[in-house]
Amino acid sequence: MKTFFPEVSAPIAYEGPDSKNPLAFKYYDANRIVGNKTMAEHLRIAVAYWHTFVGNGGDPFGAPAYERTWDTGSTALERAEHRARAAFEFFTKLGVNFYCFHDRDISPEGANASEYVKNMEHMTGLLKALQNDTGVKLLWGTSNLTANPRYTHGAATNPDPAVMACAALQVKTTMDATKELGGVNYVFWGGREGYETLLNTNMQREMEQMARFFHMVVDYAKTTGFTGQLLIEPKPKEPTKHMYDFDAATVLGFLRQYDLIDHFKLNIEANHATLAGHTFDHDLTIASMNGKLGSIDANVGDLLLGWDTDQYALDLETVTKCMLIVLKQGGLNPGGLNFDAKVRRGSIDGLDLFYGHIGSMDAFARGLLTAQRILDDDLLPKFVRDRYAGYDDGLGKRIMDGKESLTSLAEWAMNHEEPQRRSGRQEMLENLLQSYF
Ligand code: XUL
Ligand code: CO
Repeated sequence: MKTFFPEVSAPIAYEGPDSKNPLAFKYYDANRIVGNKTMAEHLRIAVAYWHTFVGNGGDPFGAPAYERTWDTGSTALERAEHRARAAFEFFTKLGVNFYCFHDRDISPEGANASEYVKNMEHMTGLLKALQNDTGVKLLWGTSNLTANPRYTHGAATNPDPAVMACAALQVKTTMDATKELGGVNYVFWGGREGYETLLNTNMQREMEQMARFFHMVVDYAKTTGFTGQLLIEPKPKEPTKHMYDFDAATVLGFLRQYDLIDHFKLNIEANHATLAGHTFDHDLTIASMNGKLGSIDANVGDLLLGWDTDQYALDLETVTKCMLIVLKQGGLNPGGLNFDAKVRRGSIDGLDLFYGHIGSMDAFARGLLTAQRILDDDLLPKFVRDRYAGYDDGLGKRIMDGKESLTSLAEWAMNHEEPQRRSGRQEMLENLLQSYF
């Protein structure tokens, strides 16, 4: 049988931190127990089909830059089949258990709606066979509601209901495929759900349309027995100037306003959080403290570039802070870490796809180990607990139990000295965090 990655002859092995073998894991050791589960169970790493097998290195200034061994075949469907076989060879050689896709990544759009559905059914059959052969599972599916020009002014938020109908066809078809493949989540990223100018936009109508669409999705999932977790992925800009799913807090407000909060969780992407002017751990925390951190798109942006560069996350501090939040909430399952990341335009070889994933899998493995040590030591968490201890009993507890009023508190202040000021100890805590790396 044809191999698409002949440079990698055996599955990537764990060789430990001293290894200099670029095709080995230094920290990611799938079966190593950390706390109460294996590393693989904690991290639930998924490969993103779009960046890894569809991405061609093209950018706004230049033509496609990669020549992929799987990009062969006389029809679009044949090319999609080769791509699928290459994908499963990659998953197996890399040793990951999950993958994620958009409908358009796995299957050609076709000349019309019925061709689209037929192609999707055909490719779902092939993916199912490949999953059965390899044991690799689907973390989530999603529909690409951005690429086709019909979505220029939105999918569900489009002023034309006929466009919403096309989006419904895609979501229904992709959700059917996700269910058939045993996918455990389904993601919505509203890439075109936003606007450029209020001169032509009724924002209220568009948000109401989006909410109605999501209610139809919830109803459909119920009737067809799709039990996967529904997820919304916030992003503040690019492609649209004003996006309705700006950040975690905005999406939570939307879900509450439109009575959708019980049906959705969030898929938080690092680079989207930073584009919103937040840190990754800020948006993760907003989601997690609301019981809504469902899954993560693991990547990172470039501090010097103001767009969504989707790079492999390597920075130890960032990934450790991420894994602290994940551990504290008891894991991500059924979500996981989808590596929504791509190699740079200049990294033209299939081998570069391995290096990208290996490096970031190692980083998250280190982040996991470091986060576990931080929790075991309990120095950082204890500092924060102690900082709020005033609310655990006495005056603070009475306030939170609703036993004090503005009047009674004012009286308390009249009868007591000025509160003692306390240092936030930021530098000491930053040093303590560094000591774990
Ligand atoms: C876009 C992005 C998407 C979603 C899935 O920035 O992150 O790839 O993850 O549609
Ligand atoms: Co993403």
